[in-house]
Amino acid sequence: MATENTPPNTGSDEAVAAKGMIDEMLKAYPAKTLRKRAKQALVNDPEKIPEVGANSRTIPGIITQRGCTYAGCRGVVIGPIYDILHITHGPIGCGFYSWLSRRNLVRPAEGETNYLQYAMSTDMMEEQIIFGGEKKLKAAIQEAYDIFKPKAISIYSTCPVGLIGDDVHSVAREMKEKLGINVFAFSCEGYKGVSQSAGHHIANNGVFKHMVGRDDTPDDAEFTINILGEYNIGGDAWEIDTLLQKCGIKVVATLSGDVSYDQVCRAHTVQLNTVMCHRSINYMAEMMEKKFGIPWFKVNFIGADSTAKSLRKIAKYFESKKLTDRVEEVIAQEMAALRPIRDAVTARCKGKKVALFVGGSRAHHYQDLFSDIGMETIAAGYEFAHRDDYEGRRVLPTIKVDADSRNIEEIVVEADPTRYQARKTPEQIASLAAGGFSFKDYNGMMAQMKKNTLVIDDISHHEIEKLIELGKPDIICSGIKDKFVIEKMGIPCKQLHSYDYGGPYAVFTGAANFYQEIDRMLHTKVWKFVVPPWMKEPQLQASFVSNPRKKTGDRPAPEPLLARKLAGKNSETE
Ligand code: CFM
Repeated sequence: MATENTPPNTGSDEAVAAKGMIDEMLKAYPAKTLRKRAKQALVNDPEKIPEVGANSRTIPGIITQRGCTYAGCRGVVIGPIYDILHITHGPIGCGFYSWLSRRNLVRPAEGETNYLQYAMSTDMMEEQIIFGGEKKLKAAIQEAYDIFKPKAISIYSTCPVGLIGDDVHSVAREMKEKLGINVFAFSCEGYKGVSQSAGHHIANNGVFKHMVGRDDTPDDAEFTINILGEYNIGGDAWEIDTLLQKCGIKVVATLSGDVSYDQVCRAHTVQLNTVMCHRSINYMAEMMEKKFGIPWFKVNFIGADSTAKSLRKIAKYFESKKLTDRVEEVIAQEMAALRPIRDAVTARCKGKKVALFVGGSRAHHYQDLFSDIGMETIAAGYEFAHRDDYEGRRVLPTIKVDADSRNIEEIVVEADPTRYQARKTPEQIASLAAGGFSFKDYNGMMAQMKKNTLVIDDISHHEIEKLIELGKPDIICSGIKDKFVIEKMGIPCKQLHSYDYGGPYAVFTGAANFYQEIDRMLHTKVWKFVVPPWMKEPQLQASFVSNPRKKTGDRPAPEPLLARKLAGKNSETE
């Protein structure tokens, strides 16, 4: 079956095989679904990168790994700030499921407060859905304030709030005045975008408007930076911080891993913004540059080689011999310590195949860790990233803004009349550029992936099963929603969102953890003993009926299910 966006079957054997795999993966779909999925499942060509149908709506009925807009705002970007009171305005489930499940760890200093162990919610009930929830929200803010006396309170709207029209922003303004602390709200209703990505953008806007720039106290360290888009999952930010400290670089704020309200308020005082997760925070980097004159570039501290590259780029930016020498010294030390582990693991893992389907940045970043140990990425995709994360930022001007994206506010930012201060002169920028240095950069995932590897956006369960069958990866990196489906098929699955119980995996120290863990996962004998249920029992068969009302006579008879019931089979075997 032919699909639209992939190159024709005229290339090498490899190209034909890759295209065949995609066709096989998609052929079970009805025609309309197939057309849409064909734009999201492609054969890669780093020289001639095809366009990916990313950031589009998931087809109803397809089992996606995506989350909601509320999750992206409250859970991902702003939720990790530990001394803000985060109040979810909505039914209790939304608050409960965004409560510490992401493993964004914090270690507040002596005397600092940490509210992250609490799940605060207005616990919206039928009464509020019918008569409005603003009164209950006000009471919740007052109650939370009376008990905790926090510096700031942040309110998050869930789906019903948008549907009934509670004005969370005017409640926030009123309570801000009344309590004399910073209170702000987010219209991050779950349905607002096609995925959690919309929530990132909404959160960036709010953090920028209500927090960044509130405290101008400068940091007197010689080299100051922020790390944007690093959330300290499993302790990654701590490893990055320790390494940078060793080099003599001070991290003023990490947005938003193990970070306090005050640190975010001072984040605009740094000399440089580095961006780890481009997807979740590129908006912030852009806005801070426009308002305060802070340049930014992309870094990656996942993988030993990429960590070394990122450190060297930061050193180059500061144009200091002392810093460059120190960075080289640290890289040499860390690489030497890592080498025996890396070599031993490489000897066992070289040539093994991995597929990664994670979020909006890790499916790319973690390819570097695997290539450190000689493993090959055969397929990768994001859940909710945009075309620029796949194809590189150069496609930004060509991205069509659809109705779903138009839903999200684009804030107009101008240079601050008193506080804008370009960190580099135009001459300095020009001389850096002449040496091949790039700012505001991200080449995306596909430029780095090999030709004829598969790129699959918002992959479905069905497609993952087909990929396992046809591509035979040795390990898959994915999330909790499909981890156990994959493992039941006898393939180890490394959960790359919360890391299960593992991590940190960032920088050289984290890389050692990761290599060893992957080695153990690949070489444990346990996978051989996994016999999936469908190998023992025949599966229930079903087929699509294009228009069942008209063609009742053609509809597949429901006997198999009935027959199974009568035979006393339980649902576990299905
Ligand atoms: Fe950025 Fe993230 Fe990710 Fe992300 Fe996420 Fe996450 Fe992720 Mo889960 S901010 S895009 S919305 S790196 S929670 S820390 S692991 S999907 S790849």
